[in-house]
This record gives sequence, structure tokens and C-alpha cells, in this order.
Amino acid sequence: MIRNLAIIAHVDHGKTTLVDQMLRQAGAFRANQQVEERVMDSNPLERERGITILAKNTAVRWGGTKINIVDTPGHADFGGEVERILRMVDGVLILVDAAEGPMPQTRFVTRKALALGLRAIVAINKIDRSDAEPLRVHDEVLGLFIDLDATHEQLDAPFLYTSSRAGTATAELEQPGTDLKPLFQAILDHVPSPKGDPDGPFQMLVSTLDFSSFLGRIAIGRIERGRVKVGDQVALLPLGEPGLVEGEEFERNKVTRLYTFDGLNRVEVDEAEAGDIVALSGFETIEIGRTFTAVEHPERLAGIAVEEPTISVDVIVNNSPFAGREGKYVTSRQLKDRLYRELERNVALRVEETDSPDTHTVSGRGELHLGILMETMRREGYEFQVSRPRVITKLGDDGERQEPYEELTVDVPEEYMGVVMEKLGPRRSEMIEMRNPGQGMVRLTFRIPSRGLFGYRSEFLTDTRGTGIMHHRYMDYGPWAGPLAGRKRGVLVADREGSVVAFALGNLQERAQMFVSPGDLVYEGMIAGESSRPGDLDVNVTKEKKLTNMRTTASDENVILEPPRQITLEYALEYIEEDELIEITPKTIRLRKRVLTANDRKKAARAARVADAS
Ligand SMILES: Nc1nc2c(ncn2[C@@H]2O[C@H](COP(=O)(O)OP(=O)(O)OP(=O)(O)O)[C@@H](O)[C@H]2O)c(=O)[nH]1
Ligand SMILES: [Mg+2]
Repeated sequence: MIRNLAIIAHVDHGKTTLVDQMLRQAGAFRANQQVEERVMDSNPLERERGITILAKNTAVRWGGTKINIVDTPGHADFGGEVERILRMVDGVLILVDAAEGPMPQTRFVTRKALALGLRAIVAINKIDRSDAEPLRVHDEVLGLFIDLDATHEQLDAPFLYTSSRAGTATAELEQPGTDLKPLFQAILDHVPSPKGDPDGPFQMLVSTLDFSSFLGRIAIGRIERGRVKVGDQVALLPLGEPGLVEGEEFERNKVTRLYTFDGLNRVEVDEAEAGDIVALSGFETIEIGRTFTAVEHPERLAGIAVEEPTISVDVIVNNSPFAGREGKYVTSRQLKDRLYRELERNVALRVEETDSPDTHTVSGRGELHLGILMETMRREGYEFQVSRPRVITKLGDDGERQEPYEELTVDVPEEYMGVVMEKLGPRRSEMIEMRNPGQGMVRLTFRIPSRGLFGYRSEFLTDTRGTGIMHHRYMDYGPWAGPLAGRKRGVLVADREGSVVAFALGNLQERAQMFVSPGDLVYEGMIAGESSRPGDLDVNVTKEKKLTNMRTTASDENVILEPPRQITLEYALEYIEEDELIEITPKTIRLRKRVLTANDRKKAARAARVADAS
């Protein structure tokens, strides 16, 4: 007996924490086994950032039933992956934070799950939060279901009140939960067991991919029908219309390895049958959306569309004066190979060549999607430069230019509502909803061009003194919104190479926020800080104090420096302008002007003015 369940939610609503507790309470760990928190977030970047990046399979046993569980990422950039995963389950557990309520990503994944006809269980989670309002959130989720045209059957979904952290669930708020039994019971009662005749001809859809250097591409999916054994000859059909494939060539090959899931492990098995979720290897050309079948019955399943990228950056060989000092892999050949290798499993990514062998255009679903790739590469020892992100435009039905739009949700204390609206207006946003439950926090929802969001997060955090929360997710393509103002403030550009000196920073910091500290190495054209006014300034950050015999006061001996602004990768992606680049190495993230010498920049600016005037 099998149940296949995906856990879906907005980012941070407690999916991975719940899986921990399900594993624990179902006895997946030995009594004295040391297990880290959020054990499914197993890769280093996931641990460091506290978010799930890749969906992962696990399985527990409850009574005599095997429950396959897929933990999914909640961040909007990975929504496409969640959508694909839904094809291998028969039900979903929708988690909704008892204070935040349904968020844009909750809406997105719920819509996809309901549209596939999946049965849902709803967990109003984090009821232990002091600001939890489980009853209000319960109503909001029902409202969402109705909005999304849930069927009667789907509207009948069981609602549980849970705390992932405490590992409790209850159907009645008056009776506090003591464990997750009510959740396991709801899964057995409400998630249908997979259909699929185990005695029919083998059929399985590739819903997600994995990759190992030893086995190559690995397909993960639910067996729709029949059985498969290691050593079987099976067909891997090309993409196309569902139904029996006639007169079309298809690949056949042997299944070399087969795995099922059990707790934290993949278990090698000889055979698996309809209903179970398996990982299968033996084919070089495994792709999402292709169907495996018995050779004598090549019946294709409906494929899975992979989401189109919405933003691009150029990845460029490092040509800064410090190139090659900190990275292991720096050549265009090495970069190219690495980028193309990423396509093996990062299916929503695109890599294109450009006129220059030193530059590749890399496109993805958002800044986090691209940022994670860059962070991973830098940890592997790569060194490269990245341009400012651009949105990918499209032509609409009437040939007009279109750009991506996002839904932006902002939660702020009432007093900051004004400043948020004031800043978002010129970014071409349009308010679609405002909710003020009367407890001091308001929720504003906007439609805004993706371009309008570039650089906004840091402003937002400053404007709301760190009290605001913002989330955005891709909505659709809409009319090109016209020119948008760029960064308001200019930058300080180092005018020579050298080592940064405290004395120089002391003089500059009144009119600037520095990005560098004493002792850092800079080169001409590198960005050392942000000016408090518009317009860039060339500065000497290596300037020493003139030595004199006479000491004036003791105070100019030690300058007291403000701490520099920490430049993270995602911050840099949002921050830079078109004439700037991010230099990324295993050790450092530097911002620079594309044109390094002050003279050449002046010439370029003059040429641009002339071009504008004519
Ligand atoms: N108070 C409270 N905090 C919780 C609960 N469940 C999870 N958290 C906290 O919420 C944060 C996010 O938890 P995760 O389990 O990583 O959330 P997630 O849904 O897997 O997040 P993504 O995978 O990034 O979408 C962590 O700091 C958890 O400790 C809960 O029941 N109560
Ligand atoms: Mg998670």
C-alpha cells in the first residue's frame, strides 16, 4: 500500500521542519541517531540560507503503508519545479503559516495542484506563534480554494492545525495536538492510493531529474503502470502528443539501476511496480517530460512544460586587473564547460553563446535562481564577471513589446505605508489590493514590472527600518512599461590601484557609505562605496596622511570608521547599473565599472551625450 504526497507552501512556512518530524515520528531514525535540524535541506547552500532549493524525495512507513513524501522549495523562482513534481503524487499537503496566511506562492502551488485534480490536506502551521490567527487563516484558505474553482471534493479537504516545530497536529483548536498521528491518519484517509495496474505494460513519466557523475542522468517519477526490473529493455519515447507512438523512432536501452526511497536513503532495488516513486538510470538522454514504456507498448503520457526564463545576465571571463589571483578555473573554456554542465539538471536554465567567446548569456527564473548558480560556481573555484540582469522581453500578439510582471506582496507597519507607495509609484507599480486587519500591519499587493523591482529590496529595508517583509513572484507578460529611473545615488570609484587606507576612508565617509575596509586591495575603476548624491565620483581610497612633525590633536591619529556595507551576490545583482560589472571569485565579490580608467569613462560619457543629442 502506497500514498504519494507533495508538501507545498510559500517560502518558510515550515515544510522541511515538518518532514523532520514526520521522519522522526514514523521511526525513520534509530533511537540514538543524531540528526540535524531540517535534515532534508542537505546541500551546503540550503543549510547556509535556511531555504530549500531542490525538491527531494523521502518515504516513511505508517502502519502497513509506505508514504512517499516530496519536500518542495517554497521560493517563487523554483515554482516550476514544484509544478513538475505534482505529476508524481496523488495528493498534496498545503502548509499555510497561521500568521502570514496564504501568500502569492501559496496561491500559485495551490492553483496548480487543484487544476491537476489532486486531493489536498490543509495544515494551518506554526499555531504556536504568538501572532497566530489560525481561524482567520482557515477562512482565507477556504476563500482561496473557492477563488481557484476547487471542486466539491477538493473543498472538502481536511484542515489541521499544526506546529511543525513541535511536531503536533490537531483537527480541533480546543484540543491541542500531541503528535502527528492526525496528520498521518489524514494522509491515509484522504490521499487516494495510486491507480495504475501493476500487471499492465510498463509506463512512467520523468517528473524530475537527478545527476551523478557515476550514473549520469537519473530519472525520478511515479510508475504509472506495470513493473520494471533492473536489466529490462525499456523504451524512452521522444516528447510529443500523448498516446501510442506509431511510425516514430524511439530509443531502447537497459535499465542499469533502480532505486526507491526510504527515510533519508535511496535503496537499490531489483524491481518496482505501479504506484511507487522510483529513480532510474541507464539512459543518456533522460529529459523531463519524456515517457518510459515497455518496448512493445510505447504509449506516451502527456509531457510537462518547463517554464521559460524571465531574466538574463552575461557571464564574462574575468578581465579585471586582479584576474586569476583567487580562482582555480578562470578560462573561457572552463567557464563554458561548467555552464553547459549545469544544464544537465537545472532544467529552467538557458545558456547561449554570444559574439564573443569570453561571454555567455545565462537566463533563468529570477535573481535567486541565477544567484545560486553563481554562488555554487564560486565555491567550486570559478572566477568570472557578471553583468546587470536584464528582463527577457517578448512580442505580444499584435507585435508590441512585452516584459515580465510580478506580483509583489508587502507587509509593513502602517506608518511605513506612505513611503512604500511613494517609492513604488515611479517604479511603475499598480496596487491591486490593500488589507488592513487593524492590528498595525498592512498588506499591500502590487503588480509591477520585474525591472521595477531591481534594486528595490535594499531601499525597502532601509525605508521600513528592517520591519517590512516583501515577496514577489512572476505573474505574466504585459506591455513594456517604458524607461525606469536607475539607481538614485552615484558610486565612489577608485582612481588608482593600491591598498585601502583608513585615513582616506575617514575623509570620505561623511558623504558616502563605503564597501571596502582598510587593507583591502582596489584597482582603478573598482567601486569602493556609494555616494550620498547622484553622480559618480573618482576618489583616492589609498591616500595616506601626510606626515608632519607636529601632531595637531590626538583625534586624527585613529579615525573611527563606519562598518562597510556587506555586498552579497544577490545584493550586487540588484545594485549594479548597465555600465558596471560584478567580479566574482572564490574569495571576493567586487563591483567595478566596465570601463576602468577615468579618462576612458569620460570619453565614453561624452560619446553617449553626443549620440543622445543627435
Ligand atoms: N514558530 C514556529 N516556527 C516554525 C515552525 N515550523 C517551522 N518554523 C520555522 O520557520 C523557518 C522555516 O522553516 P522551514 O521548515 O525551513 O520552512 P520551509 O517551508 O521548508 O522553507 P522553504 O523550503 O525555504 O520554502 C525555520 O526557522 C523554522 O524553525 C512552527 O511550527 N512554529
Ligand atoms: Mg524547505
